[in-house]
Amino acid sequence: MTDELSRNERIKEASNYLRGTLADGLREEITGAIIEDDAQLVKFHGMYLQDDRDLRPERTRKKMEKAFSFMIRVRIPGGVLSPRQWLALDEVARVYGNGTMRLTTRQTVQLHGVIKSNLKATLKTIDEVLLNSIAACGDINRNVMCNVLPEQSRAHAAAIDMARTISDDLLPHTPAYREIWLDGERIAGGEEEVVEPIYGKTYLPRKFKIVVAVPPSNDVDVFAHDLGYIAIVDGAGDVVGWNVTVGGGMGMTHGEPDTYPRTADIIGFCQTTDAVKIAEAVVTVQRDWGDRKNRKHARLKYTIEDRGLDNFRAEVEKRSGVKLARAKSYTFTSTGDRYGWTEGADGRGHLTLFVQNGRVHDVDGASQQTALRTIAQVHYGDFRITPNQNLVIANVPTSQQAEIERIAREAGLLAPWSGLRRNSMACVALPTCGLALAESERYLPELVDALDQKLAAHGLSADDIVIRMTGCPNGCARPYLAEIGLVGKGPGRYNLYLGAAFDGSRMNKLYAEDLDHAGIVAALDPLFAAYAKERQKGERFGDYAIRSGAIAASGNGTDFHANVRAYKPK
Ligand code: SRM
Ligand code: SF4
Repeated sequence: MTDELSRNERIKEASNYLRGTLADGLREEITGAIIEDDAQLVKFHGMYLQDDRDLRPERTRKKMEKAFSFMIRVRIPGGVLSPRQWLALDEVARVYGNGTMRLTTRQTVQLHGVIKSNLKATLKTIDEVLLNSIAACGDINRNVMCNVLPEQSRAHAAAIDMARTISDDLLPHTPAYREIWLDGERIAGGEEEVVEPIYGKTYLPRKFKIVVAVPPSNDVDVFAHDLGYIAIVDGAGDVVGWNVTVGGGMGMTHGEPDTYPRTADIIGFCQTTDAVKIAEAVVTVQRDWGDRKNRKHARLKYTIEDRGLDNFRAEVEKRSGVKLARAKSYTFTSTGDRYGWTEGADGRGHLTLFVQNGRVHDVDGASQQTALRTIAQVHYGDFRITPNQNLVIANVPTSQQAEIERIAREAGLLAPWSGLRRNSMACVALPTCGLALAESERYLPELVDALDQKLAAHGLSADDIVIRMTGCPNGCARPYLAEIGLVGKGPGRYNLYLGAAFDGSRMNKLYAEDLDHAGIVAALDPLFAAYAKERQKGERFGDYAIRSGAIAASGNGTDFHANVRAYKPK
């Protein structure tokens, strides 16, 4: 343990409110990269410096610089886009990016492969349709997620309203983004003129994530985030207030038991009019109490464990001036999406499409990107990115439903997927993610093929079972909340986690370590067989894994690494 502030704290402090030397670095033509300090700062502007890891060996051999490019993450509160905005993102992906769009687990769109000289043009184009990437990454509040349930329209309206209000309230005030990317005028006087009332000069100790859920759907995985609001809905379908959750997070590091994923605690109930005050108080307590020395211990979940939940709640109440009431009852039933058509209260239809791992592209036999572009050209409603990397074509009038369904069906966006595949999610991982230890997005579909064969043999093809994979333990696809969680350990090797609840309320636990493809299939097949034979009526796979004794149940995460029984592959 060191007494020194982490390097990132010094970078933020010296950055003059997130400017650093980014403007100069962009003009530097000798390299496709930017200097390391600026690479940390550019995250606050919604961008990551990456390189194509597939090309590393060849470029090293040829003594060339890495194939640098940037990933841009767009800020889209609640995941709602107009057709015009969709078309603009589709266009910049093809003109400036690697040609694909990536729907993320937090309802945004990522563009990969944008080279340095194209960054400004990309951001200017999306600015024209009122989109930006401010604070989509970095030590700050990020995209606020919101339940995608258009058919329950009054509750959904309240939820999206909350998500947008909180998102706007917690935006950074620095004009650095406008100055650097949109050629906005530099404010005379610089630093002194900029006021960040919530964040101050050094922003937050670490990333911060907020979600809004509307039961019975827990599609946002409310317990995985720093701060959450669960809508309490009355019999007439109106929101009467919100249960407040704090201290969720997924990231951990292999072999470091001091790091662990944690499910959030519910600290009470608040009225809609108090929700922003609560958000500001939670954020500022974390700003002041969070660990700025050790970034692996800097998320709110550790602040709460260190300071105690009651102490934390009391400080939030003091700063907000809001006394939280006792939490109200609610029921979640699932974390997944409902595919196909649902009808809204006003008779308009909402079509949920399955986009495998969120990757929107045209590949042999399925021109999904072209199909979605065609839909955007004729559609007057909106597009909603789900927290499960899928897409809803929302608010479609009856007259257009057949045409839109036909386009989606022909592109394979409505195929009759198995219960496992429609509940599958993989993080990006290779080749763009610098932290990946193993494949994820490029491998999970193949693994699901193999597991589907086994499930079919046991008569389980139609059963909903949640499977999520990540290429490293950071948890970007929330694998610790999946009934089957697979987390990359090294090339082609994964740790297998079992026993999470289908509704997202309980995490899984380590079942087997360091498995290859054959090992994963061999470990799961006997469990599928036993589940098919022994399950009780309505019993979910994750619950069965615990009842059958295959795995112990996890608590909130402080026990995540405890009671692990080592399964040994035969
Ligand atoms: Fe994530 C870092 C991708 C959701 C926990 N995440 C990364 C980076 C930026 C790698 C990096 O730092 O260099 C990945 C970029 C890969 C690429 O090439 O695109 C990355 N994270 C993603 C996305 C795109 C996964 C996806 O396949 O959809 C998701 C983008 C969300 C968005 O639109 O804002 C994404 N990341 C998440 C989630 C899920 C969530 O929030 O619901 C988590 C777990 C929840 C949490 O935060 O605890 C998550 N990402 C992390 C972490 C671990 C944080 C921690 O507390 O330890 C890192 C690494 C870090 O921060 O040091 C990380
Ligand atoms: Fe990269 Fe790891 Fe996140 Fe996957 S989980 S995108 S490998 S940081």
